Amino acid sequence: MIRLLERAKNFKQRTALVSNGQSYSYGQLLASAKNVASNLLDEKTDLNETRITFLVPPSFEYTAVQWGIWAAGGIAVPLCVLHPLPSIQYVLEDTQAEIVIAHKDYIDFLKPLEAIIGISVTALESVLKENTTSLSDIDSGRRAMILYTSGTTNKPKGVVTTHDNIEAQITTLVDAWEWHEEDYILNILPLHHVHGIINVMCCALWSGACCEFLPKFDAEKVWGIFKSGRLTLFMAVPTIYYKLISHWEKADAEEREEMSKAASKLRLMVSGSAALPVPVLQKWKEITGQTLLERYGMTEIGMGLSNSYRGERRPGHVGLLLPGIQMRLVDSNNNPVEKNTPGEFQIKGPSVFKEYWKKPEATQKAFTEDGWFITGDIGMLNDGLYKILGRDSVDIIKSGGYKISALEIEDVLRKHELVDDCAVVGLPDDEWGEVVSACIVSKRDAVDFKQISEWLKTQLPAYKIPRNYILQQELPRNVLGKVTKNEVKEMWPPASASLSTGLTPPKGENAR
Ligand code: MLC
Ligand code: AMP
Repeated sequence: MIRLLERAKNFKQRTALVSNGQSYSYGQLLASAKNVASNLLDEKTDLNETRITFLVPPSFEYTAVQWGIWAAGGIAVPLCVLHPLPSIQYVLEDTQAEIVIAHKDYIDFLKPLEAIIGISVTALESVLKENTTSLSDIDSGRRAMILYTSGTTNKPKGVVTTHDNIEAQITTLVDAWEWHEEDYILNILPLHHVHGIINVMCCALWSGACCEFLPKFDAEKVWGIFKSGRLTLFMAVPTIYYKLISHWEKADAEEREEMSKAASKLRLMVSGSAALPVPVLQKWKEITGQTLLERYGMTEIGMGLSNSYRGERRPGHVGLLLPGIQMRLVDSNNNPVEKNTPGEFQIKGPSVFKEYWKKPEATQKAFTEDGWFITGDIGMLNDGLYKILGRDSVDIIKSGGYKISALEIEDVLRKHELVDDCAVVGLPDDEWGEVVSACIVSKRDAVDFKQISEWLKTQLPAYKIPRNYILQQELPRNVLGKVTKNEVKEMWPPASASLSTGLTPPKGENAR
């Protein structure tokens, strides 16, 4: 039984979602989800884990589609509204999706795929139209969702979670952060990743609370919504807090006071998906009085660690284990490390994903023989609270909270006629955490990086496009011939940004 949907019956009259300026009750959400399920089933009794992909911006309709797929026994695969066609095609092919549901704004965009991979595009309106079939009971151990995440392989992998996994991911946060039905949260995050889907939207709906969608982040609009006084909670990636601070800094004294006062009223503000720089935490506290609660998570595990809701929130730390999570720290030989020494985080618990979709080898490699999930994150217990120290791979970049594989970008770059070889790295950046940067090797004396970037935009989403380029005759390599990425990183001068001076200046001579 899908308890998230079952629970919604208790809140039928309450407002579940605010979308495009309209409020929708839990009763309306359940009715729309039932229509979607009935239309998808079309005489069948169970979708039996058919992959249903959908390209719908954050909205009431997005949630109705997600719940409809679940109620009909399908696997929900949300697509990213920022992705160019090749990235979407990859997900459709990798999941062997039978259906792609599209919001009207994306129908023409997706149409070419009908000829390329023979999938027909289903209009969102057609799955929302009224229709009632009696629905079967869906076992909670079944697969529910596939989210794509980048890793140390060149192509993103589909992370499969069951209804039980999702429920565990939700309930641990509902308990730890004391969600209740009077809560009201704003979602400004994309809905193809756990942060927006689970931590914001699903936690609100589990609790009988209200989730308002702002489909595209806009600092001015977010401050405006803070000022309305309707929010009790806010959750975002560090880049968003940085951008909100920059906006506050540009306002005049009177406006600043109003903004600060409004933000101070929320009961909780959370940061995650990337390391929260201590200066951002401090500045946010200075301007709003709020101590951001930093937590640590991952698509494969949901949330694992969190600073305390009622107790200590220590800058630069990610707190302690959330209820239901088990963690051990190991050395490079997989042996548990001594207390208070650095090690790799390995996680067990009911929120941990089932498998990478159709990748048994990758799934096997992701777990130890005794079932611990290998996160690749290095950290330590420091004076009673966990601290993240880094990752075991230089090929994983976190930019704006998005996880990006350097290898994926290199693979695409090498297809460009001007590129003979390349190395992609993440350079530290106050605003973005890291910025994607590419060292290009080319036989030519000069290379038009703008041309490369424009072409890359047809292949990859904007957040994966390098912001800095540098041209070299060859890549630095070690004695084994492996590119030494730390040397590549040193090819650019260090960044010199600070919050009080606003946004980060471009780096290196070849910055765009
Ligand atoms: C965009 N831009 C970037 C960039 N992304 N520049 C450098 N690095 C990046 N990563 C540029 C654009 O090209 C554009 O430039 C300008 O910034 C504005 O672009 P935008 O798309 O309008 O940006 P914006 O909407 O402001 O996006 C910023 C953001 C977004 C922070 C809202 O990155 C975002 O939604 N991040 C959240 C990702 C997320 O949900 N991660 C969770 C993963 S789950 P120009 O020159 O064209 O103006 C996970 C587990 C866990 O991690 O623990 O939660
Ligand atoms: P994703 O695969 O997009 O879910 O990203 C998960 C990764 O984000 C983790 O493996 C961490 O490397 C990183 N991450 C999440 N939260 C934090 C945090 N609070 N501090 C540092 N890194 C974080």
